[in-house]
Amino acid sequence: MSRSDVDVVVVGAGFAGLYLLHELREHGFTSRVLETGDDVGGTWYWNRYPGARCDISTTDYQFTWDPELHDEWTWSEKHATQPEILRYAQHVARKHDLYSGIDFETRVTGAVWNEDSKKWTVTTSKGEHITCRHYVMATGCLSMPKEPDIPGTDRYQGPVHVTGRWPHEGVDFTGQRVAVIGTGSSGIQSIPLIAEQAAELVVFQRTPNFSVPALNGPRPEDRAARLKQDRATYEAEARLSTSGVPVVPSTTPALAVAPDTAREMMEAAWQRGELLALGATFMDVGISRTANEVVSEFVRSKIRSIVKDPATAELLSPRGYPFGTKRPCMDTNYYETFNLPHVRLVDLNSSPIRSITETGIDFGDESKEFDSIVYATGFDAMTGAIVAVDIQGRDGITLKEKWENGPLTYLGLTSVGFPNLFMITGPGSPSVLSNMMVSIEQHVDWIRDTLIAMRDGGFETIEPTPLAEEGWRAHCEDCASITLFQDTNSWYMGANVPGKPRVLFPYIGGVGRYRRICDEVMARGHLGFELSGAGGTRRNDGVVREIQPDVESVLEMMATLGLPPIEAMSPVEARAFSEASSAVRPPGPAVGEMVDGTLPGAAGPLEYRLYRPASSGPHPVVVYFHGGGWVFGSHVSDDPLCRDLCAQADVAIVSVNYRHAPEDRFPAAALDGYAALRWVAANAASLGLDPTRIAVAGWSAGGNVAAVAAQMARDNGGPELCGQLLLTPVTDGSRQHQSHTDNAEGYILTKSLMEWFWNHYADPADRSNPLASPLLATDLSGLPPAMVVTAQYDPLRDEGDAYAEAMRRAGVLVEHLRAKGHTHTSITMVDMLPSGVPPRRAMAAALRRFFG
Ligand code: NA7
Repeated sequence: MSRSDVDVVVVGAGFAGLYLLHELREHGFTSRVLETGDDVGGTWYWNRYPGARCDISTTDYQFTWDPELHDEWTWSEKHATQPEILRYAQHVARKHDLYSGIDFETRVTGAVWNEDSKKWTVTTSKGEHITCRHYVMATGCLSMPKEPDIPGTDRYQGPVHVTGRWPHEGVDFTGQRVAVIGTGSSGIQSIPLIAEQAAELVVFQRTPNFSVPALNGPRPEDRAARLKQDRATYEAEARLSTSGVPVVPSTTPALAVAPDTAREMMEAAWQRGELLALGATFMDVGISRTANEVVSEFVRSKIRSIVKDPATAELLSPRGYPFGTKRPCMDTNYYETFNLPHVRLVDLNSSPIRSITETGIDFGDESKEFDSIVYATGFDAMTGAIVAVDIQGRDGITLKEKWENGPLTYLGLTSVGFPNLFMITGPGSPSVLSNMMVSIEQHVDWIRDTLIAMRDGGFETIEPTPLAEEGWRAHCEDCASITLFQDTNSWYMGANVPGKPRVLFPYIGGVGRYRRICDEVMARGHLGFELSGAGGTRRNDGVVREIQPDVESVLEMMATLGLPPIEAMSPVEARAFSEASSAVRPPGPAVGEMVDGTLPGAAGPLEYRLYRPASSGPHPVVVYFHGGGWVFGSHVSDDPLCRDLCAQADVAIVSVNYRHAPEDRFPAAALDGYAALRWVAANAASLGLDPTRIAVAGWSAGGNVAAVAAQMARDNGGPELCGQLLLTPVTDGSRQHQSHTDNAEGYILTKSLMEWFWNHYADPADRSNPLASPLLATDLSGLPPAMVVTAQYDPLRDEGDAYAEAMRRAGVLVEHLRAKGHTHTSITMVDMLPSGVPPRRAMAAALRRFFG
């Protein structure tokens, strides 16, 4: 084999590079692995600072691809030390003869794509030029220490140690005056051990971190027993879990349990000594500030109970950012260390470093001499090591230039303009939000299978399409925006490196979801990629995930329940089922007042509920019609949504019941809707509401009733309406629309359920009547301003879209929100699906606009 022309060049001989090398050899690909260090191990080669350990238990942080390793290698502790993990990497490399495939002390200085040869040319620090078909960055997420950004760093004449580049021979701090700058994981792990040696230790803290005790010891028996009993199931669970460690996700919201119970649950999690346990106590720690505060305050109470000096305890207590949105730490005696008389904490917010000097540090109003300075100031995470190499793709664009405003990748594995470039645990993949071993193995497997598929199919190049990449960016953003991560200054967000773009670098949708997506991309013939070779080009364009991640989770959860389809029930059973489902949902926000009453309908009394805001009135009023396919539901069945609209828009809502089918078929609901609207308009003043500002609103069949009521008000002399808010409305029962087929099944409202509703409500002949199908009205002009919200995965999407367009064409002022990734029901799920918040906010804003 020519060493200067290979199938694959791999950069980095950490766990990713090692496993990839093994797989490439197994499957007959020639390769070169280039590594800057003089041994394997990556992160565990460089980070040799005292106390360096893995925060993930040894039952989970180990390779699974070589089953023999489990018998050959016995971890001595629950959380392995850096030397032991390094020995493990060396053992694996020796066992599989991987050393022979690695060029050590070889740094990659550049990589250029050649469009003619369809190959990369990789240049090394040894002056070699290697050509390769595929180029894989296995450079790790935390391998590029952050450039020093403290004034005077180069002035200091004494020894300086950076945690991420620790001397191999170790450092003896005995008797020294030592400064440690930084209190992330590296600082928190090393400070207690440095304190054991130093005569005096000053810790400079910019932001206090949340840290949980490692409670190190033997590996956890429960996990070890499960592993031993059924390794395959254990590993499968890890691969489909949220973080790459099999943890049963909580289904308990933090505020759903009494404070004492919550505390007991958190105490139990604390005592587990596992990084992920505390945050997993409640289901909503990552998405709800109030839930998060329960956990945050628990940790602060622990700090207060450990640290004797209250002022120091307070300085060590994180405030102002949610637990988990900066990487939580695990420690052994970290907080206890601050009880030692020779250890001092300096808060850089009140005493900033003015300058490092020749002999020490000037901070606040002090100048202090030190014998050593330790920088535990972190990394240029996720992208630092990738863009450090000058990677030039097609048209001479470098990856650094392309990523100037944030990394753009497809699946965190590939990037448009950079054919045949792969990244292992790159930005846009779960990476640092996961057990790295699980994520590394998944990426290596995916890359290996892709290379095999390309070889088998005669393809030379693979590159994602712009549509797929943009779709992935949007999906990552959708996932990020339902969490609390984006408001925190963390290295996850690039906030620790001046000038770095502010985006959530890792994918936060979870390891299991991510794996399923990658598998789906592969199973659908590399969806979102263009593959080319001598035999031609195959462009399989598309977006792999558009559904909102929380909506998808609900659908998955519902699928596991195996519920009978509603259309298999009688109307009476369906009503009971609907009521039972409503009883278990969150109530929605508080409003000023709720009053129940009755009003005269078209053929008898109708119940209503008035929701009044807490502010002083008289308020404008929205007459609201509930969903339920004209068959079930009531004036209170959309309670959470009504409260949400009332509270957010600061308007009164009168939610009105109407007669239901099949007992009362078309046009009963329509006539009741209009009668109720007229009654509310006539009686608004006596209800303390503003009679001059009235709108209608409705969801689903209620959207149909609202749209029809607006047309009837126009045609029958009022009342004059300020607006109509139609959420995923039924507008046309006369014919099929494409979305009826596209979204026929799998999104709660199915095509067959919709047919069941129509069959109960209206004869086929009646469905062309505009009072049943408002889209079919011959004239839509003169209607009040409208907001129409349609959902991408709703069978009714196209008829809602058509109604919005038709009104617009008729000169009606229409705001049309196409809710990406939502279903017919998801936007109404108040306090359950964070992704529903933005569309509901837009709906509330529309109501406010209607009323000026
Ligand atoms: P981290 O977690 O980025 O921690 C770095 C620490 O250094 C953190 O406390 C920073 O404060 C602090 N820092 C950074 N720059 C400065 C300056 N200029 N002045 C003062 N303090 C500074 O890195 P680690 O190496 O500890 O851990 C990295 C990951 O490795 C860890 O999360 C695990 O995944 C393993 P800040 O919070 O930015 O205010």
